Amino acid sequence: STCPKNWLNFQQKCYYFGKGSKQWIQARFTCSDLEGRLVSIHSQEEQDFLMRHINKQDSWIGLRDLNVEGEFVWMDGSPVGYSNWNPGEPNNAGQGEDCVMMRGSGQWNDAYCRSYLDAWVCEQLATCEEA
Ligand code: 2F8
Ligand code: CA
Repeated sequence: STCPKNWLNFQQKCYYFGKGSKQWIQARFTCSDLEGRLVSIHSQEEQDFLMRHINKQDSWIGLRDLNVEGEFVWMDGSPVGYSNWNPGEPNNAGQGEDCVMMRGSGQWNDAYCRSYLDAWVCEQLATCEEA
């Protein structure tokens, strides 16, 4: 498979590791501008790949429970199968936490969507090699 410049390939997808202070919604728009979307994670292998590349930065991922509290939905439209929550999460702490981030450790936490994180991860489908 092939990916655009500055994107990394893993299995059938390409990944962009974004840097700089952003809220979840800003990270979402940035991924969209790059013709991708915030990452959806479906396996331990994919999780391990991401962990190897986030440089221990807390990073926004494409998961949220905006519409129904506790019902998390991935940005690719799929329900949650694989998960890697930090123990005790999701806890919808404080003023309500509807957006999910991967901690530098790799474990997931629901967080306030308007928190500014320094990193996020976009994905897009890889294109096939030309024959
Ligand atoms: O202990 C886990 C808890 O830590 C923080 O709250 C004290 C997180 N909040 C923010 O990062 C804003 C919670 O999301 C997290 O559950
Ligand atoms: Ca939380």
